Amino acid sequence: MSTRRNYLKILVSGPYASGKTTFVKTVATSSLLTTEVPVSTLYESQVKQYTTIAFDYGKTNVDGVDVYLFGTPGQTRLQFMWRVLSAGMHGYIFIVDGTSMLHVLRSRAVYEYMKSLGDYPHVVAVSKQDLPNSVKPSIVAQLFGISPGSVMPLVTHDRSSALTVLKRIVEIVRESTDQPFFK
Ligand SMILES: Nc1nc2c(ncn2[C@@H]2O[C@H](COP(=O)(O)OP(=O)(O)O)[C@@H](O)[C@H]2O)c(=O)[nH]1
Ligand SMILES: [Mg+2]
Repeated sequence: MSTRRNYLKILVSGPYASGKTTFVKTVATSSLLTTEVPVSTLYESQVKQYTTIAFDYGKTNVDGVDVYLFGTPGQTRLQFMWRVLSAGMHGYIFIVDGTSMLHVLRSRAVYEYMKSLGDYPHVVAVSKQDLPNSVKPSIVAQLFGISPGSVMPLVTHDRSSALTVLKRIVEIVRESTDQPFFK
């Protein structure tokens, strides 16, 4: 059986309204499928109008490698989908909502849940860096107890910012295996 891989499956996860759908939309170049419906609760409707119910899907290419992106649904009641979507993934991007310290602190339990799915290569991206008083990546690294090198800033709708994060996870996955999945 060949161990060669010429594609990567990357999960885009994180808490509600952190920017997962926006990330997939920003970097995907084709085959974008966004499964969004109006939100179901009052709390959620105060944050945004539409939410992901199954997953977001997008395809792009990074340095000659096809990358399939799967964005998880953010609502807690749909978290069982994360395990389903994580099957066969090579790594993941965990998006932390950098709006405020409260948002970051809420993300921590979600990050712990994500890590409980397995020890996969990943990068943490702190979104909403364009907002005044957003929480900086170094603070998130401290609060999460992880190395500052694995936490990156993100302005999700900025293509160059989002691509920098995507390229980094591809690099990390590449470093984590000696399998020659790049042709
Ligand atoms: N200003 C700003 N808004 C963002 C950023 N990332 C996401 N948003 C907004 O945050 C809201 C939630 O984003 P969405 O992608 O739906 O989050 P999801 O629940 O994680 O899929 C939307 O209104 C986005 O436009 C960012 O980096 N900066
Ligand atoms: Mg979404």
